[in-house]
Amino acid sequence: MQIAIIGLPNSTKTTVFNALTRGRQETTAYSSGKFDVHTGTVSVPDPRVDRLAAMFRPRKVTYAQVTYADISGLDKGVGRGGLAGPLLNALSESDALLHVVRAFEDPGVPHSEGNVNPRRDLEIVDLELLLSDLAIVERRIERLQAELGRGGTRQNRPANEAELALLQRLQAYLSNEQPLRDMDLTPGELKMLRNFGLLTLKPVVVVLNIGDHAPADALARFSFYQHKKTAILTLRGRLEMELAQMSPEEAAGFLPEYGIEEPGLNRLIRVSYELLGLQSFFTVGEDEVRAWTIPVGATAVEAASVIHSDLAKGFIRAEVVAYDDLMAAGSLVVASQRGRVRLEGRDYVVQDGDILNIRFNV
Ligand SMILES: Nc1nc2c(ncn2[C@@H]2O[C@H](COP(=O)(O)OP(=O)(O)OP(=O)(O)O)[C@@H](O)[C@H]2O)c(=O)[nH]1
Ligand SMILES: [Mg+2]
Repeated sequence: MQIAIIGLPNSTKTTVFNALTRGRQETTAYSSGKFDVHTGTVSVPDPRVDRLAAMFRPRKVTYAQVTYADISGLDKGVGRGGLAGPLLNALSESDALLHVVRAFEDPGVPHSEGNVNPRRDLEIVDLELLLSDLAIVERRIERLQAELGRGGTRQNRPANEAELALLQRLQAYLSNEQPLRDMDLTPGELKMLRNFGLLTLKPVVVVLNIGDHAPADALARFSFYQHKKTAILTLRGRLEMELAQMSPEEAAGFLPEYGIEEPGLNRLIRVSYELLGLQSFFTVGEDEVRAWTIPVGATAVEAASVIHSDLAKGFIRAEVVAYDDLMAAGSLVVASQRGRVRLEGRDYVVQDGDILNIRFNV
């Protein structure tokens, strides 16, 4: 899973990136405004993995992974003819957007728009994304219309007409300044749009960096921002970055002092997971205890294919035990004696926290 960190120049993207990845990329008071990408991969903190590791004492423990890409170069005006090149590629490859908005005053940190106004900034970047999508949709509409006008091959005609009708719906939506993630689209329509890399279709987490002196009403002032597949949260950016750069023991000592219940990283990852409709299942053994990421609703054979395509091809059955049942039993043997280890077929819908053992032949 890859999440793109976006925002205006100097909106504190790199600060948030460092907080999330324990990174040490340079943060500066003056933005160059140029396109640049840093990526960092982090383990998804999950206490269930820790408890499974304590039970199985494996040689290796592997958490689920998320990659963050800190992307600079998005600014007012860049979306007009459509975003292009590496900037657009970096954005469209991501599964979700993490939109950083500066919501703190600090005379030492200049603002690209002259003053601090989080609502305006959020809307500036949203508009760029929207215009970029509109350019993509309109280019495709023109091409389809040209092809249909020429008559096309008879075979393609119905598919082209269906696509054109869908794109015209999108165009109307975007022209009305509404992001595509608000539309009701069927799985079939989403599939048709998959290769367009449309940015406003992606789930969004808005992070308001409220700085060191948290204004209590920061979130309340964003109640106007009502969209589907969208979450908003606040973060004390610089503080979280400094905490992330400490050892976990050191940081644990600081959290209560700053009135922070848990590191922003954990909160953000949880929100992103929910937003993307993702969940985890686990594999256990003395070699490795490991968390895997699957969409909510995935079946046993789909889960098997995430581990290895051979497991899906040769799938026979899945041995399944729920996390809570395993913890209550204390061991796999006891869980099995209690009849808690079930045998499930390929269409079993995997539940969050299931421990799976795939039986297969090659
Ligand atoms: N006062 C205060 N300053 C902060 C906070 N978070 C970040 N800053 C400062 O804001 C400035 C910009 O931060 P960056 O993270 O470099 O911003 P950016 O969005 O990555 O900037 P570009 O990549 O250059 O567009 C730096 O001087 C940071 O130290 C905060 O919570 N409080
Ligand atoms: Mg930066």
